[in-house]
Amino acid sequence: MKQLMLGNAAFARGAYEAGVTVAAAYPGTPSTEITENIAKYKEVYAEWSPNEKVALEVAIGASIAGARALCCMKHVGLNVAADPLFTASYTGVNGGLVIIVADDPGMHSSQNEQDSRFYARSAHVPMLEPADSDEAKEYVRRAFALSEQYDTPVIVRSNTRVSHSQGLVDIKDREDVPLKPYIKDIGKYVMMPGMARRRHVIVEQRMKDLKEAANSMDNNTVEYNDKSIGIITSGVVYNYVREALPDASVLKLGLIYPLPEKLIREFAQKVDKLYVVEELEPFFENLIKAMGIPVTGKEIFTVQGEYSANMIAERIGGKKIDVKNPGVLPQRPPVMCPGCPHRAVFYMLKKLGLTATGDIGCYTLGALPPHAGLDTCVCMGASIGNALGMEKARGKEFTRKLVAVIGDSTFFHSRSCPAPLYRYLHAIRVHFRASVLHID
Ligand SMILES: Cc1ncc(C[n+]2csc(CCOP(=O)(O)OP(=O)(O)O)c2C)c(N)n1
Ligand code: SF4
Repeated sequence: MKQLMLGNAAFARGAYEAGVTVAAAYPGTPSTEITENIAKYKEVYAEWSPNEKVALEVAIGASIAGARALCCMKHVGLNVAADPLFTASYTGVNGGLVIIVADDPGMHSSQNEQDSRFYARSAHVPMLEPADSDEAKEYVRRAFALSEQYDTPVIVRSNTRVSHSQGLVDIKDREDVPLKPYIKDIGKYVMMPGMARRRHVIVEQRMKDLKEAANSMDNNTVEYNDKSIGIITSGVVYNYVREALPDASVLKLGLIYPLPEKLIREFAQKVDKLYVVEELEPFFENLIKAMGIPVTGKEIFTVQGEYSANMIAERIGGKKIDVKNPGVLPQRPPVMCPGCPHRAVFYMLKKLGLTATGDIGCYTLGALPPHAGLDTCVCMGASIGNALGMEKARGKEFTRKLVAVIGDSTFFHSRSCPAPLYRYLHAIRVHFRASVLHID
């Protein structure tokens, strides 16, 4: 049966069909709806954890205990979850463990434009990237199979367009995946130096095996057409490439780490001019150049923002799509809702002439006119540390006019307490709503 689905609903469906029973996440656009959707399946325990690190730890625990487990976050969340990720790569899994991470090229709702593919490379774990809703569902299913086959966490990378576009999805039944037996195994799950050294050898062999297998995985597909131009691409950008250059030959990578070196060499030999078209960093490009294969990429493409079919047609020379120019629309930056309690706080901060270190949430808008009552915003939980640093740099006198502003979710995000404690603390959360913490 086919169903029209948001990419994020399709990711959730993929996990459901793969027999997942535990899902943990911390929200963040564009990943949030994955967990909202998986929570609707009664067979799955789903929780918002206080932060991404705890979410991944919960998923790792579930996996070690024998369940298939899912963990979701936005790209910056993977920075927070990096600590457990790098060691989970060594422990491997029992039940399959899949992490979905959603990048945000163009920063529609993020504080930076980081490229999460580098995490797959440095943590030595495989990464898949779907191009649409149907693949979103299917790749999550495959990711669970890969995870158990190669004894590794698997990352599935999304981005704003894949997560927030709708497409037809081929719905299947839920697999019956029995809970695996839990076997105590300190050599595998207690990562102290003696054990970790042995596990590292296994990790390296696993990545070699995956690299070899990548050459024949059907996630990596070659479409030979006119061989004067060959494009290597992945994810949503594949759709733009097909639209701009319908006659070009294309190697579409579905497993985006490790790369299928033999397949890439074969493709490169068969085309006259090879391009890599990838949003954000020259990740494929550098790995392919390191194979000694000449390729054109970021000489003609930017590392900033989102691509489009027309941009690709302009740079490589393809079919431009006639887009009706909507004219110049007035800029409408986001503003706090009318009557938002934050408004009064920032009104006073400005009126009192205070320096206010800020954090991430609706209240970050307090930096903009007319309030203009916020001085910094770095990452979730940074305001308190920033204020302390300012005090240490400038002394007590400066601190008399210094405040740190933080929201409740952001406050707890930095505290790393497990979900049950977080729920227990719910009673006092209300006091942090629109709260201002005076550091003095
Ligand atoms: C590491 C990380 N995870 C998630 C996000 C996405 N995010 C930004 S602010 C926020 C919630 C903020 O809630 P709160 O602090 O309560 O402030 P409010 O917006 O409610 O005022 C989330 C989930 C992020 N920017 N960084
Ligand atoms: S906290 Fe955010 S959502 Fe709530 S009223 Fe203020 S601006 Fe609106």
